[in-house]
Amino acid sequence: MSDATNLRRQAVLLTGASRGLGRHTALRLARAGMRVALCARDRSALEGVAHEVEALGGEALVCPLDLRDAAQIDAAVTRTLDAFGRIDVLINNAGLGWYKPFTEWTREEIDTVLSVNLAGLIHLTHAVLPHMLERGSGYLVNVASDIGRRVIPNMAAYVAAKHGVVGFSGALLREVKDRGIRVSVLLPGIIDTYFGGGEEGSRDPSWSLHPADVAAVIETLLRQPPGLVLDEVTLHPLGQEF
Ligand code: NJP
Repeated sequence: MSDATNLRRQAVLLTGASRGLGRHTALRLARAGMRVALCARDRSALEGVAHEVEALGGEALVCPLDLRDAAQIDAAVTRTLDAFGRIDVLINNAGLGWYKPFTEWTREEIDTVLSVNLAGLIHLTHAVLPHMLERGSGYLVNVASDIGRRVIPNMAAYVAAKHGVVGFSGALLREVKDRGIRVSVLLPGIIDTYFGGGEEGSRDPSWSLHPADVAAVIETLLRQPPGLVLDEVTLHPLGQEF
């Protein structure tokens, strides 16, 4: 096998960076020497993560972004390119959802889940990809869910969005792989984060993944040699039903 890819000084645009898996991923990749554009809506939380990155000796750009707003998507990409000169890696991690019967979901909640988890991810990818194609290299990591491949009740709109992410990722990989672009889709089970109104640290490790461990898997994807892509990666805590 060839040597692992050196990530030092590579620029990554990361969504959902204000907390949860995104925050752990930012810290992990900063430790690997990557420059990190931190995107989410909560500016002060992003500033907190940026301070943590800087305390590790890393470089962070605070980049507030609501994925439901096309103008903000374009502005985040421009800002990252202005600051770092390139985007080597895009990690589409932001996402949200609720667990309750479908008829109890409001129309606004349905629209939010589809627009943040699926449409926003596709639009951000659409904004970043031309720069990667121009340079002939790039890596897209999309955080879906294990329920992007299976189905459960009480999360129908979320399941629909995550199935969409898995389909989009596979289709796009086959379109761009011959032009130096890799696409991985991650399908995690339950992670101990703020997802669904939870609190990091509140879930039992026997049935939930530690977000730092999932962030380590993301780094592993990026470290593969250029001719190899881990296209679909599913991971579970052993205590979860799956
Ligand atoms: O959740 P959480 P996770 N525009 O709530 C951001 C998937 N997943 O870390 O905008 C832009 O701690 C929000 O930031 P803010 C899940 O579907 C999880 O677990 O400031 N960003 C925050 O940074 C998701 O794709 C589990 O509120 C927006 C982040 O999203 C990924 O893992 C299981 C936004 C959410 O952080 C990371 O989620 C699974 C918007 N409009 C898949 N709205 C699990 N945790 O069990 C929210 O299978 N964000």
